[in-house]
Amino acid sequence: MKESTLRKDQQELVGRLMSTCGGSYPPEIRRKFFISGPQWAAAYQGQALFHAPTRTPLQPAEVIERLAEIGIGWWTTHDTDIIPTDQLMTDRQDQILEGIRKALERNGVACSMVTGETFYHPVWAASPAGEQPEVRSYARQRLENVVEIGHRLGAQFLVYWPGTLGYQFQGVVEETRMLKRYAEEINAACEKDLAVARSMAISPMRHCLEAKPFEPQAELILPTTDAMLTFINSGMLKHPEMVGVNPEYLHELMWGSAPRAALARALVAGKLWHFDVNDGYRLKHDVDLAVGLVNPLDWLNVLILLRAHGYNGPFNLDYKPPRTTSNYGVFQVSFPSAVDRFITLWEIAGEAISDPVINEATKALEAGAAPAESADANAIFEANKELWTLHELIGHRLVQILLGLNRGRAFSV
Ligand code: GCO
Ligand code: MN
Ligand code: MN
Repeated sequence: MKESTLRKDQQELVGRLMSTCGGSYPPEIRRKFFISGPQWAAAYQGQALFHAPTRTPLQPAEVIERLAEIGIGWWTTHDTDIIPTDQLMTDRQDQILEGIRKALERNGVACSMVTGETFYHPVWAASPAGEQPEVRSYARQRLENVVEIGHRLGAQFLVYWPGTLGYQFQGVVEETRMLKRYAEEINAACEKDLAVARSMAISPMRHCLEAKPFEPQAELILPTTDAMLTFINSGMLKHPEMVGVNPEYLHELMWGSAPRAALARALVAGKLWHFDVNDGYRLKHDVDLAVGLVNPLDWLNVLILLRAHGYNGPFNLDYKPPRTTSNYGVFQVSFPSAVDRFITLWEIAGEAISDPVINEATKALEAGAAPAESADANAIFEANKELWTLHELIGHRLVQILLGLNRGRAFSV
């Protein structure tokens, strides 16, 4: 069979099986959610240290068009996903941005977030906050330029994953100095934002820090969202009120944390502004799988927490379509299934929040069974012993809801 016929047959097979999978939503429904599609996720070619690319490159205008067709209403990008490093901060940058602005407008897609690449180019080999003043000055210019790009494209959020902020060899870098230098760079971005916002008579953006625990340095200075929160409150930032966090689900899972607890700590600090949604495995590398493909029950609980707290920031689909998915599959299978999985889990979370069984059990647990001021440990235990069985019952009920068993789904055996 000719290669092109074979490919067409295979695409038809994928399309037919995908529509048989069920659980998909029309683009109008998908657009109701603040879900953003990253340029770098769509254009990821499947390459890494140990493997070659499996997909051909994609241009931003095409990604924007495909996301619009699917019903993903927001788009996010790194500076270098759209502008080659040597064309940043030149007239060519302006032309490229103008083209992108038009593509966004044409497709009814908005840019919600721009992020700076401080990990890939060789200039960041010794970190963006190393000893050389020229590296730091260049890093500052890059972050200030990200602010410009953000305003130009109408973004409300900026994200900084510090990338190589860390070291390979102990004792070479003095950690407090590196932190201070990094703070100066974030300060420069905030000041730039305030100046641009003032001159355009618009609001400044929200600057969100993202942590990743194990790469791309052997040791990182800010490896977790908690570290980022401490950094924001360290006294080194001039505008801590402008800086929040962008936790990534998998990055918290990777170091062994409970992502839901990490999110809760950011929520109570009033700093949960942006959220990278994906999935993967505990204590492993950054596989960036699509949301809900590995840990749907944990994801359900994450969304119950966020819904209960009225989180209204973006859900950024920061995952990598796997190497085994083709260019065709990225937009036929990968993105639609990621969006739809998210929406389904979001809706199930709503169901769990209003579930009468969980609500009655929670109320009973909160009422307690012993006199409020009792000083008798044994009596308190005896009074609550039967009540505490409800913990397991709630856990069981959540799984029932996730699997649809509460709605009568059953198997005959
Ligand atoms: C990762 C990182 C990145 C960042 C992005 C934004 O998983 O490798 O999360 O995808 O989110 O670089 O700055
Ligand atoms: Mn991320
Ligand atoms: Mn990741």
